[in-house]
Amino acid sequence: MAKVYKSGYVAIVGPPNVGKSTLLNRFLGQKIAIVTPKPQTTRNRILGILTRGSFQMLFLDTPGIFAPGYRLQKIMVDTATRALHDADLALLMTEGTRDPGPDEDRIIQLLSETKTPAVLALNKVDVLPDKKLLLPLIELYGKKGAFTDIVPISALTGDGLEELLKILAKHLPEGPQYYPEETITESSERFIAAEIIREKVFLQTGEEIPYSVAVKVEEYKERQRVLYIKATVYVERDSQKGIIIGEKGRKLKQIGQLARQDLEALGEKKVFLELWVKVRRKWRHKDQDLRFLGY
Ligand SMILES: Nc1nc2c(ncn2[C@@H]2O[C@H](COP(=O)(O)OP(=O)(O)OP(=O)(O)O)[C@@H](O)[C@H]2O)c(=O)[nH]1
Ligand SMILES: [Mg+2]
Repeated sequence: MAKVYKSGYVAIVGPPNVGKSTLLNRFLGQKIAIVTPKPQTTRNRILGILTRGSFQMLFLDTPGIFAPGYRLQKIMVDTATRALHDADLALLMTEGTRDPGPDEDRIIQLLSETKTPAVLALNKVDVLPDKKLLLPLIELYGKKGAFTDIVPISALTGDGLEELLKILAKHLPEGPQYYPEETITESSERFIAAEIIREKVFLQTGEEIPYSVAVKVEEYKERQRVLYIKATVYVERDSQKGIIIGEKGRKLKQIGQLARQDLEALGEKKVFLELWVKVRRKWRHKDQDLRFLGY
C-alpha cells in the first residue's frame, strides 16, 4: 500500500534567544533567518519549506514569546501567538541547559488554549557537560502534560535533529505538497537583504542600539548581474545615528561590508550596497511607523 503524503504548518515557538532561527536554517540547509547572540532578533514570521519524499513541512519561525513592554514587542509576541494558532503542529523550543521560567509557563498556557499537538525540543545540549543533567528537566516538563514528545537537540551541531524531524513528521496531518520542491521560503529578496543588514547592526552595536534599529530597503535593482541595493537604517535618536555611523563613518562602513559579503554569497553576484542612517523618533512605539517599517 502506498504511504500517505503529509504536509502542514509547524510553528517554531519559544522564548527569545533559544535557537529557533538556527534550527530553521539548519533544517533547510540554507540561511533564510538571521541569527545573533542577542534576544529578540527575529521580529517577523518567516516561512521555511522543507520537502522530503513523504512530507512537506511548512515551518514558521517566529519572534520569541515573553512579557512585552513597548508596541513593537507586543506586535512580535502577537505574531508568534498567531502563528501558533495557525499551525497544525507546535514545536516549542527552549534551552535544555536551565529550568523553565515564566516565558515557558506563558507559552505552555498558550498551548493549552489551542488543540494543536505540541512537541518540545530542549536545545543547546552541546553545552551540557553531561546528558544525564537532562533527565530531571525532561521529567519536569513531562509532568506539565502539554507535550506529545520531548526531544533533546543541538541546532548548532545537528545532534538529535533527524530524530526530531521523524517525530514532527509522525504528527503531521495528511496533505498535499503545497509548494514546488525547490521553493524554500516566501520571503522576498528585499526582506532578506534588510534582515541581513539588521543582523550586522545587531552584531556590531551594543546596549539598546539594536532594539532601536529597523532597516528598510529603498531600491533593489539588478543590472548585468550586478545587484544595486540602497537601504536606510532607522534609529530613534540623533545620538544613535552618531554611534551607527561611527568615527569617520567607520562603523557604518563595517556594517555595510559585512552585509555585502553575505548578500554576494547569497545571490552569487556582485553587490553594490549603499546605506543611509535616518532618525525616526520613537518608531518602536508608533503604529504608523511600525507599519511603514514592515511590522
Ligand atoms: N551552544 C549552542 N548555541 C546555540 C544553539 N542553537 C542556537 N544557538 C545560539 O543561540 C543564539 C540565539 O540563536 P537564534 O537562532 O537567533 O535564537 P532565536 O530563538 O531565533 O532568537 P530570537 O529570534 O531572538 O527569538 C545564537 O548565538 C546561536 O548561535 C545550540 O544548539 N547550541
Ligand atoms: Mg530568531
